[in-house]
Amino acid sequence: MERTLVLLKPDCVQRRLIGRVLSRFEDKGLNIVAMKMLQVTPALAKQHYAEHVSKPFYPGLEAFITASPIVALVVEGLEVIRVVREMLGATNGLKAAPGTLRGDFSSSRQMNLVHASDGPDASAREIALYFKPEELCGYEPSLTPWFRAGDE
Ligand code: FUP
Repeated sequence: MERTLVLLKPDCVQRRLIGRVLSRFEDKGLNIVAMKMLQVTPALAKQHYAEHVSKPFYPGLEAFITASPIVALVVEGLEVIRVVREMLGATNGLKAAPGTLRGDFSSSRQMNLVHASDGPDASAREIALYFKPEELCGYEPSLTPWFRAGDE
């Protein structure tokens, strides 16, 4: 079982898409084990996007991600890091395949609605940036036997 950090970015919140995006994860059978709304500060943005801070597009990215509240969540499931990245689609909404979240809802490289960790190291680092250990609420959903076979 894996966990991944998902952020519903300011464009997702402002466009009233929180519910529809959360439904995609719930419909897939993934488990939301933590969730909160928060305002990203410039300091948090620099930590989150540490690998991009020196890039030319970073000032615009920081202005965007700090412009309005976001919703942060931790999603749990089998192979969830890869599964959620594939549900998001390519970074640029203009290139993301139809059927993916960005393919269906975004026409932008910057305003691409949702962030998700891109690997196990990023996932551990990013979950710790947004959540204290006691804020993670692991539980066994009673519907699990109707989402996958016992040996999967
Ligand atoms: P992703 O892993 O899909 O979130 O994408 P990246 O780590 O490559 O980029 C992080 C964020 O920077 C993306 F959400 C989009 C944004 N970005 C820009 O705004 N301009 C660029 O030229 C490249 C990325």
